[in-house]
Amino acid sequence: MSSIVWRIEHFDEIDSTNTWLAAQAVDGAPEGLVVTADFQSAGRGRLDRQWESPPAASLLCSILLRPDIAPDQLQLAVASVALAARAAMVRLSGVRPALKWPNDLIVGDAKIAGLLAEIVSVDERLAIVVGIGVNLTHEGPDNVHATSVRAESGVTISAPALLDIVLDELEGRCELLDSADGQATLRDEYQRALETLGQLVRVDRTHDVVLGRARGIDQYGQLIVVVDGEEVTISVGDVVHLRRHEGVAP
Ligand code: BT5
Repeated sequence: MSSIVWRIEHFDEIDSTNTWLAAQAVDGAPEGLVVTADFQSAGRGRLDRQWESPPAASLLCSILLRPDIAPDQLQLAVASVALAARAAMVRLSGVRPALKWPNDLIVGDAKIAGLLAEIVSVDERLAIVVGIGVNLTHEGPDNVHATSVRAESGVTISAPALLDIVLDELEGRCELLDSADGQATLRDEYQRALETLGQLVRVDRTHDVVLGRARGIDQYGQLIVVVDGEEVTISVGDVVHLRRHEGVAP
C-alpha cells in the first residue's frame, strides 16, 4: 500500500484550479498533484454554474486522484475528499458540517463548501480532478444562503493550514479505496455524514422536479428517492431538504 506523494502548485490568480489540473491530468500528471489559488477569475460549480470568492477568502483547490477502482465507483473517491474536508474543518475550527447529496458541505442549511469532480480519461487511464471551495472568511454571494468557517466558529484559518489537514485526512481514506472492506468503511462514513438520507427532499433536475423521501445511496453513489411508493434513482440534481426549508413534518 503506497501512500500518496502530494505536490502543491500555487497561483495568486487563475481562471479555475479544476481547469488547470484537468489539463495537467491529460498530460499525464501523477496522482497527488494539487493546485491552489488565492483567486479564481472563472471558478466553476456543477452544471456550468459559477463559484465566487474574493481574493484570499477561501480555500480554492483541486486534487488529482488516480484511484485503482472501477469507474462506476469513482463517486466514492469524491466522497472521500468531502469527508476529508469535513474532518479537517472539525480539527481546525470545531465546525462540523453535514453533507448534502451529492457533496455539498452545509451548516444548518447554509453552504460552507462545494465540490466539483471531473473525470479525465486518456488511453483508458482514469483520473479524477476533485475541486473544492471552502468559504473561510467569505460568506458566499449575496443571493445565496451560505456561510463561512469564521462566521460559524469565530476562527480564522488560513487556506494552506486547512489544505494541509485536508490532505492528511485524505491520505488514509485513499488507502481505504484500495480494498473492498475499506470501500465499505468509506461508504459507511459517507452515509452517516449525509444529512439528506431519511429527509423529505425536493430534487431539481434539468427537466423535472422530484418530491419524495431520500431513502439511500446505491452502489454508484446515486440518490434513491421514494416517490409515492416507487423508487426514483437520481444521478444529477440539486437537493433541497424540505423539512428545514418549508416546515414539512418528517
Ligand atoms: C459546487 O457547485 O458547489 C462546486 C463548487 C466547486 C468550487 C471549487 S473552487 C476550486 C475548484 N475550481 C473550480 O473552478 N471549482 C472548484 P454547485 O453545487 O453547482 O454550486 C454552485 C452554486 O453555489 C452557485 O450557482 C451559487 O448559487 C453558489 N455559490 C457560488 N459561490 C459560492 C460560495 N462561495 N459559497 C456558497 N455558495 C456559492
